[in-house]
Amino acid sequence: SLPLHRLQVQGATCGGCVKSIEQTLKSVAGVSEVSMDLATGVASVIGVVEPKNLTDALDRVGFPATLIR
Ligand code: 9UX
Repeated sequence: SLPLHRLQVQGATCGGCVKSIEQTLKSVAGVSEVSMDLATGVASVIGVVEPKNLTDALDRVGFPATLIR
């Protein structure tokens, strides 16, 4: 199975934010599946991807994020 990465995302306050974040993460090279939970701010990303590319992409759209276990 493909690697799972989890991110704690800051600043998502509505479903529109979640859609933006999911769309941004899906655009990163190597990502195959994304889902985010609005209540916790945790985004789960499946794919062969450099994790820094995920946080860099979210920084560019105004949602700072950190990798979590
Ligand atoms: Mo919702 Mo998020 O109106 O940037 S889309 S707060």
